[in-house]
Amino acid sequence: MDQHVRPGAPAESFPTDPSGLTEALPPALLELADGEDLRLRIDPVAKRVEDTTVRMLGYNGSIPGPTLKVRQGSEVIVHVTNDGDLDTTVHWHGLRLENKYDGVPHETQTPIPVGGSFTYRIRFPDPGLYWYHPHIREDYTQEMGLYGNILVVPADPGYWPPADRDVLLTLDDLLIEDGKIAPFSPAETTYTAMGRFGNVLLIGGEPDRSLTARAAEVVRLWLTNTANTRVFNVTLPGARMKLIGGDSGRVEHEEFVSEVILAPSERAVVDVLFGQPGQLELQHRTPDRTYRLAAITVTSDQAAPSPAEEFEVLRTAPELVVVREFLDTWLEAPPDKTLALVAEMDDIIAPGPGPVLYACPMHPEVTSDQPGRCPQCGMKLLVTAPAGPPAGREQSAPHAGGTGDDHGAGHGYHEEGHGHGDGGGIEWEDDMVAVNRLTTPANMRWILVDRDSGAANAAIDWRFTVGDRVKIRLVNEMDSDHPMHHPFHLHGAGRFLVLARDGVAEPNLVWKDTVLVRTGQTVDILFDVTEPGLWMAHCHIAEHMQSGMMFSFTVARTEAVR
Ligand SMILES: [Cu+2]
Repeated sequence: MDQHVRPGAPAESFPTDPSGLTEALPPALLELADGEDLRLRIDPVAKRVEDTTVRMLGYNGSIPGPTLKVRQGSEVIVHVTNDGDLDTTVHWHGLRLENKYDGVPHETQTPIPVGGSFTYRIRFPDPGLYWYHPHIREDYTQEMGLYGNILVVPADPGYWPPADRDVLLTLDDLLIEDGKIAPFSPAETTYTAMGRFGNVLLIGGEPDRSLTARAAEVVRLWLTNTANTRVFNVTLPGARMKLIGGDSGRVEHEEFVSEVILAPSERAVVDVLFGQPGQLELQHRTPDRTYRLAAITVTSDQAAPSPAEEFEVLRTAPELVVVREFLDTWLEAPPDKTLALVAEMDDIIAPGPGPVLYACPMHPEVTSDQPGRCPQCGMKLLVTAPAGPPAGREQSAPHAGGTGDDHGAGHGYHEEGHGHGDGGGIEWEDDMVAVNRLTTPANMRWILVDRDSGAANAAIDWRFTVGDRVKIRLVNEMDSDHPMHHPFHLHGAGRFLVLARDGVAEPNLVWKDTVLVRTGQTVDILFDVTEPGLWMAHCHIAEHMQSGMMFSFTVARTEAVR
C-alpha cells in the first residue's frame, strides 16, 4: 500500500515532541441542524497521560474529537482540513451514506494531503451511536487520538426508554514506553500479529476518569471501542445495567446484564440505575484481571423525578420482532458467501547454523526440534534463537533484535501467558509482546479467503445489488498459523444482523456493522444491502487490516436487465 508519509518527515519515525503544542481539550458537544456546516481540523496536540506529556493528534484540538449530535434524517456538511502527520481521509463508521463520502483512500476519494482539505456530506438514516476515524494507517492515526462520536437522535421520541442523562465514553488504550508513545514506523505497520495493545487504558480519552451520579438516577452510557485491538468487557458492580442498544440502534429485547463485551469499533448503549450513595467503579474485566476505567461517586441528592420505575420495564423493538419472523428461513438457508479468516506467519527470527529449536510464542515451555503446532493453542511453533536480526527485516526498525519484554509492570502485561484459548476465544492481552512487536505485514499475513472462489483479500470480487439480502458465513479457522479473534466490519452498503454463532440462533437481534468472530468460531450474518457503490469489508483490528485483511465489493444500483 501507499504509505503517504509527510514530505520532509524523518523516514524512521513520526514527530514525537509535544513542546509548544496546545494541550488537548475534552470533546465539545456540537448539536448540528439539518444542512449545517462543520469545520473539522486535524492538528497535533499535547496530551497529559499519567506522569508524562506526549504528542498526539486531535480533531479540533480535542481527544476524542467533537461529538456530533444530529437528528435522524438530517444531513450535515463537514469541511475537513488536514494538518496532521500524513495523508488522511475520514470514515464515518456505521453510517449508511453516499459512497463517495465513505472515506476510503483511492476507492471513494483521493487522500487528503497534509495541508489539504475535503468536504463530506454526511446523512443519518438510522438512530444510534456511530463514530468517525481516518482510513489511512489507522494503526498510527487512531492510536494517536483521531476518533470521535456521532449521536443520531431518533425521529421517534419514544424510540429509547427515558433516562436522566447521556454520557458518551470511548474505550481505548495507549502504549507508553519510557514516558513516550511506543514508536511507530512510517514505512510499515508493526505489532501485526496481535495488534498493538496499550498499557494505559483511556476512557473518553482520559487515563482515569471520575464521574458522579445521583442516587436513583438512570444514566445512559454510550460506549464505543476505539482501540486498535483490545476487546473490552465493561462491568459496573453495585449498579444495575440494562442493555438497550448496539452498533446501529436499539436491541430487539432490552435485557438486564452484568457485563458488556465490545470488540474494536463495536458500540453498546447501556442504561445504568444507581442505587444508594457511595463509591463505585466502572471496570474492564478480563478472565484474569480487573482494570478500573472510572471512579463513580453516587451522591445522596436524589434524582427527582426519576425514570427509575420505568427502568424495570424491558421493552421490545417492534421493527426487529418483524425481522425475527423471517429468521428461521434464513437460519436454514445455505450461506450465499463463505469467508474464512486465516493467518500465515513466517519465522520472526532467522534460523542460525546448527540445530534449530521451535517454540510456541504463547507457551514458551512448548518446544520441539521439528516445525509444528502448539498442542495447547494451535499456534505455529516459531524458531527460537539467541537475540539476532529478525527474518526479513532491517536492523534499524524499533526494537529489532530485542527478545526481552521491557513493558512496565502494573499495566496488565504478562508474558508468561494464561493459555491461548481459555479466554472464551478472545485474546484479552498481548501474551507474546516480544514476538508481536517484530511482526509486520512482511512476516505475518492475515487473510480473508472466499471459500467458493478461493480468492483471497483484495482478489475477492463480490457483486451485489441494492435490495439484496446476503447470508454470509464467517469461519475463523483453527487450522491457521495464529488462530485469533477478529472483529469483522462491513462499510455502509447496508447493515447486518447476526443470525447465529456456532449454529446457535442469536437470542437478541440488533442492526450491526461489526461482529466479533472468536477464535475457532463460525458466525452467520444477514447483510441487508441498501446503498450502491464500492464498499469495504475488513477486520477492524487496525494492524490486521494493514496486513491485508480486507477487500472491496461492488453494489449495483438496480437489477441488471436480463
Ligand atoms: Cu483480525
